[in-house]
Amino acid sequence: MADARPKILVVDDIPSNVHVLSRILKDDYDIYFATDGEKALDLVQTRLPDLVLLDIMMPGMDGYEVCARIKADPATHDIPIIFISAKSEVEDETRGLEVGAIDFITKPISPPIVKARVRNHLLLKRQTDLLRSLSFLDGLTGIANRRRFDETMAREWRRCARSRQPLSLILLDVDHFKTYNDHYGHQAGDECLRAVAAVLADRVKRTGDLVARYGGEEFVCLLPETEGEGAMQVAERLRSAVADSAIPHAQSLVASHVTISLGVATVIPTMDVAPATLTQTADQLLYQAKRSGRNRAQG
Ligand code: GH3
Ligand code: MG
Ligand code: MG
Ligand code: MG
Repeated sequence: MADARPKILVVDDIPSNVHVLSRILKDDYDIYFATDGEKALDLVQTRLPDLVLLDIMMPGMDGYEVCARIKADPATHDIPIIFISAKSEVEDETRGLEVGAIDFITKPISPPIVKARVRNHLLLKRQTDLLRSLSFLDGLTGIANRRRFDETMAREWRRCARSRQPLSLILLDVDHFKTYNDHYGHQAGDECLRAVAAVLADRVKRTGDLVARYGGEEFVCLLPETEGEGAMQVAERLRSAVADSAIPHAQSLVASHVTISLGVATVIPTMDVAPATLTQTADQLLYQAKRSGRNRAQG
Protein backbone atom coordinates (compact mmCIF):
# COMPACT_ATOMS: atom_id res chain seq x y z
CA MET A 1 0.00 0.00 0.00
CA ALA A 2 1.55 3.26 -1.10
CA ASP A 3 -0.01 5.37 1.62
CA ALA A 4 0.39 2.92 4.51
CA ARG A 5 1.85 4.56 7.60
CA PRO A 6 5.56 3.91 8.08
CA LYS A 7 6.41 1.39 10.82
CA ILE A 8 8.96 2.35 13.47
CA LEU A 9 10.49 -0.03 15.98
CA VAL A 10 11.56 1.60 19.25
CA VAL A 11 14.07 -0.39 21.32
CA ASP A 12 15.04 0.62 24.88
CA ASP A 13 15.34 -1.39 28.08
CA ILE A 14 13.71 1.42 30.09
CA PRO A 15 9.95 1.46 29.46
CA SER A 16 9.60 5.20 30.19
CA ASN A 17 12.10 5.95 27.37
CA VAL A 18 10.02 3.83 25.02
CA HIS A 19 6.96 5.68 26.16
CA VAL A 20 8.46 9.13 25.52
CA LEU A 21 9.54 8.20 21.98
CA SER A 22 6.18 6.59 21.23
CA ARG A 23 4.36 9.70 22.34
CA ILE A 24 6.46 11.89 20.04
CA LEU A 25 5.97 9.66 16.99
CA LYS A 26 2.66 7.83 17.32
CA ASP A 27 0.57 10.45 15.51
CA ASP A 28 2.52 9.96 12.28
CA TYR A 29 3.76 6.37 12.47
CA ASP A 30 2.84 2.88 13.59
CA ILE A 31 5.02 2.16 16.61
CA TYR A 32 6.31 -1.25 17.71
CA PHE A 33 8.56 -1.58 20.74
CA ALA A 34 10.96 -3.97 22.41
CA THR A 35 12.78 -3.74 25.74
CA ASP A 36 15.58 -6.15 24.89
CA GLY A 37 17.76 -7.11 21.94
CA GLU A 38 16.28 -10.57 21.31
CA LYS A 39 12.75 -9.23 21.13
CA ALA A 40 13.96 -6.39 18.89
CA LEU A 41 15.51 -8.85 16.39
CA ASP A 42 12.33 -10.88 16.47
CA LEU A 43 10.19 -7.86 15.61
CA VAL A 44 12.58 -6.73 12.90
CA GLN A 45 12.13 -10.11 11.19
CA THR A 46 8.37 -10.35 11.58
CA ARG A 47 7.32 -6.70 11.14
CA LEU A 48 10.02 -5.44 8.78
CA PRO A 49 9.88 -1.88 10.15
CA ASP A 50 10.84 1.09 7.96
CA LEU A 51 13.14 2.46 10.67
CA VAL A 52 14.59 1.36 14.02
CA LEU A 53 15.35 3.66 16.97
CA LEU A 54 17.87 1.75 19.04
CA ASP A 55 19.24 2.14 22.56
CA ILE A 56 22.83 0.99 23.16
CA MET A 57 23.09 0.02 26.82
CA MET A 58 20.74 -2.84 27.49
CA PRO A 59 21.12 -5.96 29.62
CA GLY A 60 22.01 -9.01 27.53
CA MET A 61 22.53 -8.13 23.90
CA ASP A 62 23.54 -4.47 23.53
CA GLY A 63 22.45 -2.12 20.75
CA TYR A 64 25.68 -2.47 18.76
CA GLU A 65 25.14 -6.21 18.53
CA VAL A 66 21.46 -5.78 17.56
CA CYS A 67 22.47 -3.31 14.85
CA ALA A 68 25.23 -5.56 13.50
CA ARG A 69 22.84 -8.50 13.27
CA ILE A 70 20.16 -6.51 11.45
CA LYS A 71 22.79 -5.31 8.98
CA ALA A 72 24.22 -8.82 8.46
CA ASP A 73 20.89 -10.23 7.22
CA PRO A 74 20.18 -9.40 3.55
CA ALA A 75 16.44 -9.38 4.33
CA THR A 76 16.80 -6.57 6.88
CA HIS A 77 20.06 -4.96 5.78
CA ASP A 78 18.44 -1.86 4.27
CA ILE A 79 16.35 -0.89 7.30
CA PRO A 80 17.79 2.40 8.59
CA ILE A 81 18.83 2.38 12.25
CA ILE A 82 19.22 5.46 14.46
CA PHE A 83 20.97 5.02 17.80
CA ILE A 84 19.46 6.95 20.68
CA SER A 85 21.83 6.71 23.60
CA ALA A 86 23.15 8.38 26.73
CA LYS A 87 26.59 7.35 25.52
CA SER A 88 27.98 10.52 24.03
CA GLU A 89 31.72 10.03 23.51
CA VAL A 90 33.15 10.34 20.02
CA GLU A 91 34.11 6.64 20.15
CA ASP A 92 30.54 5.61 21.01
CA GLU A 93 29.07 7.50 18.10
CA THR A 94 31.82 6.36 15.73
CA ARG A 95 31.29 2.74 16.68
CA GLY A 96 27.53 3.11 16.18
CA LEU A 97 27.99 4.49 12.68
CA GLU A 98 30.59 1.85 11.90
CA VAL A 99 28.27 -1.04 12.77
CA GLY A 100 25.82 0.35 10.23
CA ALA A 101 23.59 2.97 11.88
CA ILE A 102 22.57 5.90 9.71
CA ASP A 103 22.46 8.41 12.58
CA PHE A 104 23.14 8.88 16.29
CA ILE A 105 21.10 10.96 18.72
CA THR A 106 22.26 11.54 22.30
CA LYS A 107 19.99 11.48 25.33
CA PRO A 108 18.41 13.55 26.72
CA ILE A 109 16.53 13.88 23.46
CA SER A 110 14.90 16.93 21.94
CA PRO A 111 11.49 15.86 20.54
CA PRO A 112 11.49 18.19 17.50
CA ILE A 113 14.98 16.99 16.50
CA VAL A 114 14.00 13.33 16.83
CA LYS A 115 10.89 13.99 14.75
CA ALA A 116 12.82 15.84 12.05
CA ARG A 117 15.58 13.25 11.77
CA VAL A 118 13.11 10.39 11.66
CA ARG A 119 11.15 12.12 8.92
CA ASN A 120 14.29 12.81 6.86
CA HIS A 121 15.59 9.27 7.12
CA LEU A 122 12.22 7.80 6.19
CA LEU A 123 12.07 10.08 3.16
CA LEU A 124 15.53 8.94 2.07
CA LYS A 125 14.57 5.32 2.61
CA ARG A 126 11.46 5.74 0.45
CA GLN A 127 13.49 7.35 -2.34
CA THR A 128 16.11 4.61 -2.17
CA ASP A 129 13.44 1.90 -2.32
CA LEU A 130 11.78 3.58 -5.30
CA LEU A 131 15.07 3.90 -7.18
CA ARG A 132 15.91 0.29 -6.47
CA SER A 133 12.54 -0.95 -7.72
CA LEU A 134 12.87 1.18 -10.87
CA SER A 135 16.37 -0.13 -11.47
CA PHE A 136 14.86 -3.63 -11.83
CA LEU A 137 12.18 -2.68 -14.36
CA ASP A 138 12.43 -2.47 -18.13
CA GLY A 139 11.57 1.08 -19.19
CA LEU A 140 9.74 0.11 -22.38
CA THR A 141 7.57 -2.81 -21.28
CA GLY A 142 7.31 -2.31 -17.51
CA ILE A 143 8.21 -5.96 -16.78
CA ALA A 144 11.41 -7.08 -15.05
CA ASN A 145 14.67 -6.21 -16.80
CA ARG A 146 17.90 -8.06 -17.47
CA ARG A 147 19.46 -6.98 -14.18
CA ARG A 148 16.54 -8.42 -12.25
CA PHE A 149 16.76 -11.61 -14.29
CA ASP A 150 20.50 -12.01 -13.65
CA GLU A 151 20.01 -11.49 -9.94
CA THR A 152 17.03 -13.84 -9.68
CA MET A 153 18.79 -16.46 -11.79
CA ALA A 154 21.82 -16.43 -9.46
CA ARG A 155 19.58 -16.74 -6.40
CA GLU A 156 17.36 -19.50 -7.82
CA TRP A 157 20.41 -21.37 -9.08
CA ARG A 158 21.79 -21.50 -5.54
CA ARG A 159 18.42 -22.39 -4.06
CA CYS A 160 17.69 -25.21 -6.52
CA ALA A 161 21.26 -26.53 -6.14
CA ARG A 162 20.72 -26.77 -2.40
CA SER A 163 17.33 -28.47 -2.67
CA ARG A 164 18.29 -30.54 -5.77
CA GLN A 165 15.27 -29.25 -7.63
CA PRO A 166 15.14 -28.68 -11.40
CA LEU A 167 15.31 -25.16 -12.78
CA SER A 168 13.82 -24.40 -16.18
CA LEU A 169 14.42 -21.49 -18.49
CA ILE A 170 12.49 -20.40 -21.57
CA LEU A 171 14.26 -18.00 -23.90
CA LEU A 172 11.99 -16.57 -26.57
CA ASP A 173 12.34 -14.22 -29.49
CA VAL A 174 9.83 -12.43 -31.72
CA ASP A 175 9.87 -13.86 -35.25
CA HIS A 176 10.83 -11.60 -38.16
CA PHE A 177 10.76 -8.54 -35.98
CA LYS A 178 13.14 -6.60 -38.16
CA THR A 179 10.63 -6.62 -41.00
CA TYR A 180 7.89 -5.68 -38.50
CA ASN A 181 9.83 -2.51 -37.67
CA ASP A 182 10.63 -1.90 -41.32
CA HIS A 183 6.98 -2.20 -42.31
CA TYR A 184 5.10 -0.59 -39.40
CA GLY A 185 7.76 1.74 -38.01
CA HIS A 186 9.85 1.65 -34.88
CA GLN A 187 7.14 3.13 -32.68
CA ALA A 188 4.70 0.41 -33.67
CA GLY A 189 7.54 -2.03 -33.00
CA ASP A 190 7.80 -0.70 -29.44
CA GLU A 191 4.05 -1.05 -29.06
CA CYS A 192 4.27 -4.64 -30.25
CA LEU A 193 6.97 -5.46 -27.68
CA ARG A 194 4.76 -3.98 -24.95
CA ALA A 195 1.85 -6.15 -26.10
CA VAL A 196 4.00 -9.30 -26.20
CA ALA A 197 5.38 -8.53 -22.71
CA ALA A 198 1.86 -8.10 -21.37
CA VAL A 199 0.75 -11.43 -22.84
CA LEU A 200 3.75 -13.21 -21.29
CA ALA A 201 3.30 -11.56 -17.88
CA ASP A 202 -0.37 -12.50 -17.95
CA ARG A 203 0.38 -16.18 -18.62
CA VAL A 204 3.28 -16.76 -16.21
CA LYS A 205 1.94 -16.15 -12.76
CA ARG A 206 3.04 -18.94 -10.46
CA THR A 207 4.76 -17.59 -7.35
CA GLY A 208 8.51 -17.72 -7.90
CA ASP A 209 8.30 -17.61 -11.69
CA LEU A 210 9.85 -14.60 -13.39
CA VAL A 211 9.23 -13.05 -16.80
CA ALA A 212 11.82 -10.53 -17.93
CA ARG A 213 12.91 -8.67 -21.03
CA TYR A 214 16.28 -10.17 -21.86
CA GLY A 215 17.17 -7.54 -24.44
CA GLY A 216 15.83 -6.24 -27.78
CA GLU A 217 12.94 -8.48 -28.83
CA GLU A 218 14.01 -11.37 -26.60
CA PHE A 219 12.33 -12.36 -23.35
CA VAL A 220 13.03 -14.98 -20.67
CA CYS A 221 10.87 -16.97 -18.28
CA LEU A 222 12.59 -18.49 -15.27
CA LEU A 223 10.68 -21.41 -13.77
CA PRO A 224 12.12 -22.73 -10.49
CA GLU A 225 11.24 -26.24 -9.34
CA THR A 226 9.86 -27.03 -12.78
CA GLU A 227 10.67 -30.16 -14.81
CA GLY A 228 11.28 -30.06 -18.55
CA GLU A 229 7.80 -31.33 -19.30
CA GLY A 230 6.13 -28.59 -17.26
CA ALA A 231 8.34 -25.97 -18.87
CA MET A 232 7.36 -27.21 -22.34
CA GLN A 233 3.71 -26.83 -21.38
CA VAL A 234 4.32 -23.25 -20.28
CA ALA A 235 6.24 -22.55 -23.48
CA GLU A 236 3.44 -23.92 -25.64
CA ARG A 237 0.94 -21.83 -23.68
CA LEU A 238 3.03 -18.71 -24.32
CA ARG A 239 3.47 -19.51 -27.99
CA SER A 240 -0.25 -19.93 -28.56
CA ALA A 241 -1.16 -16.91 -26.40
CA VAL A 242 1.06 -14.61 -28.48
CA ALA A 243 -0.30 -16.09 -31.72
CA ASP A 244 -3.91 -15.79 -30.43
CA SER A 245 -3.43 -12.13 -29.61
CA ALA A 246 -3.34 -11.73 -33.41
CA ILE A 247 -1.10 -8.67 -33.74
CA PRO A 248 -1.02 -8.15 -37.53
CA HIS A 249 2.37 -8.77 -39.17
CA ALA A 250 1.96 -8.46 -42.95
CA GLN A 251 5.66 -9.14 -43.65
CA SER A 252 6.09 -12.24 -41.52
CA LEU A 253 7.08 -15.34 -43.47
CA VAL A 254 5.41 -17.54 -40.80
CA ALA A 255 1.87 -16.20 -40.41
CA SER A 256 -0.15 -13.04 -40.95
CA HIS A 257 0.32 -12.14 -37.27
CA VAL A 258 3.16 -11.81 -34.77
CA THR A 259 4.65 -15.11 -33.56
CA ILE A 260 7.45 -16.14 -31.23
CA SER A 261 10.00 -18.95 -31.15
CA LEU A 262 11.11 -20.49 -27.88
CA GLY A 263 14.04 -22.50 -26.52
CA VAL A 264 13.26 -24.51 -23.37
CA ALA A 265 16.09 -25.80 -21.16
CA THR A 266 16.00 -27.60 -17.81
CA VAL A 267 18.78 -28.54 -15.41
CA ILE A 268 19.29 -29.57 -11.81
CA PRO A 269 21.82 -26.88 -10.89
CA THR A 270 25.10 -27.56 -9.12
CA MET A 271 27.41 -24.94 -7.67
CA ASP A 272 30.36 -26.01 -9.84
CA VAL A 273 28.44 -25.02 -13.00
CA ALA A 274 27.66 -21.40 -13.91
CA PRO A 275 24.02 -20.30 -14.42
CA ALA A 276 25.01 -18.98 -17.86
CA THR A 277 25.22 -22.57 -19.13
CA LEU A 278 21.43 -22.86 -18.83
CA THR A 279 20.95 -19.65 -20.80
CA GLN A 280 23.36 -20.90 -23.47
CA THR A 281 21.46 -24.16 -23.81
CA ALA A 282 18.15 -22.31 -24.10
CA ASP A 283 19.72 -20.04 -26.71
CA GLN A 284 20.88 -23.02 -28.80
CA LEU A 285 17.40 -24.55 -28.60
CA LEU A 286 15.87 -21.22 -29.60
CA TYR A 287 18.16 -21.18 -32.62
CA GLN A 288 16.93 -24.67 -33.53
CA ALA A 289 13.31 -23.51 -33.19
CA LYS A 290 14.10 -20.69 -35.61
CA ARG A 291 15.80 -23.00 -38.10
CA SER A 292 13.01 -25.53 -38.06
CA GLY A 293 10.37 -23.00 -39.07
CA ARG A 294 9.74 -20.53 -36.17
CA ASN A 295 6.46 -20.13 -34.22
CA ARG A 296 7.43 -23.18 -32.15
CA ALA A 297 8.96 -24.28 -28.86
CA GLN A 298 12.05 -26.47 -28.92
CA GLY A 299 12.94 -28.48 -25.81
P1 GH3 B 1 14.17 -13.79 -36.35
O1 GH3 B 1 12.83 -14.34 -36.71
O2 GH3 B 1 15.26 -14.69 -36.84
O3 GH3 B 1 14.29 -13.51 -34.90
O4 GH3 B 1 14.31 -12.44 -37.15
P2 GH3 B 1 14.30 -10.97 -36.57
O5 GH3 B 1 14.04 -10.05 -37.71
O6 GH3 B 1 13.35 -10.87 -35.44
O7 GH3 B 1 15.75 -10.88 -35.95
P3 GH3 B 1 16.80 -9.72 -35.96
O8 GH3 B 1 17.69 -10.04 -34.80
O9 GH3 B 1 17.42 -9.60 -37.31
O10 GH3 B 1 15.99 -8.40 -35.68
C1 GH3 B 1 15.63 -8.01 -34.39
C2 GH3 B 1 15.05 -6.64 -34.53
O11 GH3 B 1 14.51 -6.20 -33.29
C3 GH3 B 1 16.06 -5.62 -34.95
C4 GH3 B 1 15.90 -4.50 -33.96
O12 GH3 B 1 15.84 -3.26 -34.59
C5 GH3 B 1 14.59 -4.80 -33.30
N1 GH3 B 1 14.53 -4.30 -31.94
C6 GH3 B 1 15.31 -4.63 -30.87
N2 GH3 B 1 14.94 -3.92 -29.80
C7 GH3 B 1 13.91 -3.12 -30.14
C8 GH3 B 1 13.11 -2.15 -29.47
O13 GH3 B 1 13.27 -1.88 -28.28
N3 GH3 B 1 12.13 -1.55 -30.17
C9 GH3 B 1 11.91 -1.84 -31.48
N4 GH3 B 1 10.94 -1.19 -32.10
N5 GH3 B 1 12.66 -2.72 -32.15
C10 GH3 B 1 13.64 -3.36 -31.51
MG1 MG C 1 19.45 1.41 28.00
MG1 MG D 1 16.63 -11.56 -31.64
MG1 MG E 1 13.62 -12.01 -33.70
